Amino acid sequence: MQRHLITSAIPYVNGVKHLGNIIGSMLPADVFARFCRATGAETLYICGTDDHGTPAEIAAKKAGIPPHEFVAQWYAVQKQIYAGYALSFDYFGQSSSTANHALTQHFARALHQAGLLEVRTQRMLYSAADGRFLPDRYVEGTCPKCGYAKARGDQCDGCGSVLTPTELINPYSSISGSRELELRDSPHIFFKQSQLVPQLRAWIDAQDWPNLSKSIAYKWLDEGLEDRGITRDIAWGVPVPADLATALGEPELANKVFYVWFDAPIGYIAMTQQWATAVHGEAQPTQGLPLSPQATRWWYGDATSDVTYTEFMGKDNVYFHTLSFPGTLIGSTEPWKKVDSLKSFNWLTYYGGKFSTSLGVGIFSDTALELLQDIPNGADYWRYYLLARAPEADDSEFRWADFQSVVNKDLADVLGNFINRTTTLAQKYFPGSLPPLGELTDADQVMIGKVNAALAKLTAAHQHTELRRAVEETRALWVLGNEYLAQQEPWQVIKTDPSRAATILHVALQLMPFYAAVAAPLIPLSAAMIAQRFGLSAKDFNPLPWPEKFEILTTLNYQPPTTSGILFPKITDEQIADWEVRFGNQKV
Ligand code: B3M
Ligand code: ZN
Repeated sequence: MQRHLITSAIPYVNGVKHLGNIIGSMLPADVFARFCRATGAETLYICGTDDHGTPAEIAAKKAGIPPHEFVAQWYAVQKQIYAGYALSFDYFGQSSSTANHALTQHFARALHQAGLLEVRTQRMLYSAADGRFLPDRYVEGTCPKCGYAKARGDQCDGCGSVLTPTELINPYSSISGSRELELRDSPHIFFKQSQLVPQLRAWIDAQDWPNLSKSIAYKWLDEGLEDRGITRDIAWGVPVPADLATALGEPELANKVFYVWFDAPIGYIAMTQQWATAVHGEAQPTQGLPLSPQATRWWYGDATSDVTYTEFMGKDNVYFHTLSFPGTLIGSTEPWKKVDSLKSFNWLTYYGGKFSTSLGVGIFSDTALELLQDIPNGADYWRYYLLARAPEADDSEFRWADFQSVVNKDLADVLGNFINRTTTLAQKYFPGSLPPLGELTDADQVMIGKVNAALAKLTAAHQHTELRRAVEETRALWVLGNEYLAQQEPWQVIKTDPSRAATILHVALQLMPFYAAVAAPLIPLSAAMIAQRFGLSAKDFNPLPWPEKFEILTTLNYQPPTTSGILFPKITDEQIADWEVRFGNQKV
């Protein structure tokens, strides 16, 4: 039995994420984690916040609080939102943890020992008024490419170009506004990843990743992998340890921190260490390898031979996960677990335009939940819709009318209708008992055969982390139940052949917990509600084992259904009209 290690790209800590972030990594990872657990595989799903970098430092300064306080606040906010989406992290950690400080410094030392670090002097903008260097967004000015006047040192919001601070025309400090900037030399640590190209290529050649991920990786390799500066002149981050600064012959480096993209992926390992500490009570060792036994089991050495590691992320993160992070792991010369399967996503757009946190375009993850907060399984509406529109092969568009249509048709009219109809008929004709099972007819067997064919396809879709296909096959299973009822017409048969009607309803009732089990990775809240109708407890259900096949059982461990009631209240036209006004219904 394989063990499954699963990570999703860790969201930047500052601010609330929009729906594109949810479908672009965390939600698909959650579906896969839930599927793996249901198959009985030992599974560890790790995520957390990406706490470092200039955006967090600047935002903290604006809020007038120290970065660690700022980060703690937003960590709590994000964690609660993700719980609202029923994301089943085994641990949701922080890249600014002490565990990550120790691991990031460990990797830097290991890369130095392997001869892969080098000090290079960079010409950087320095502000005398601020008494500091101005990296990334600490400087603003006119974009050299499009002339936009408020371009940032790392990127232009006018044309989307990636920039370096020294390219800006008429630069000024974003802290003080001072234009008295000069160029000064600043020593930085470079990771000579260009030396790892042969090893990285050989490793990537051997990987069986989906196309999007692999083609992005090759593109970078083919264009020539450049060495990367892995330090920054800011205060918030993992400090360069003094011993390493000395070993590199540049004690001044000890005043700098590692670049956020150096420590963030190492954060996956560190968050696993946080998990080992929180769940297993293991302290992180302070001597030798900074990894306790439970974390080692997932990440280091021979003990990981039965681990399959799957990563989920947006396509803009693929470079870091196929080259730069594996470069760190390979370059350390230590036996770290590397990714086996890498699932990446295109963009979810808002009516064809960009969801934008800074411009307030689109819908944010917290607001989306609030809109449906009166529906107990409202989060499933979002999960199901986003998964149905997962930007796998291409970008895909969010539209309110589409959201309404998918939810009302698939959840309410297909699954909800089957559940309500079956329950209502069973209660009406056979109150308080399960309708007794008689002999199965050919028609029953045909339906069961179709269900099993669809189940096999669904299982394969989950195994290959194909979200849209998983949604389609799950829906196909629900459709078979409705077709069965429509063809068998138990409400007619009851008049002439009550025992056959009982069999039909019994078979239909057995489909319900089966549907709950197969739908649970996608819509866990609704699946639990279905299971509860049969007296199954949350414990039986968490997780309900993934069915190998659907067969009619003669002894059942569940009760006659006791409640009906609407499982999926529909989204009304009034609601949609209201939301279109509130959030917009066109490309911005
Ligand atoms: N925080 C970027 C993002 O949220 C970055 C991912 C880090 S994964 C190690 O898209
Ligand atoms: Zn520009």
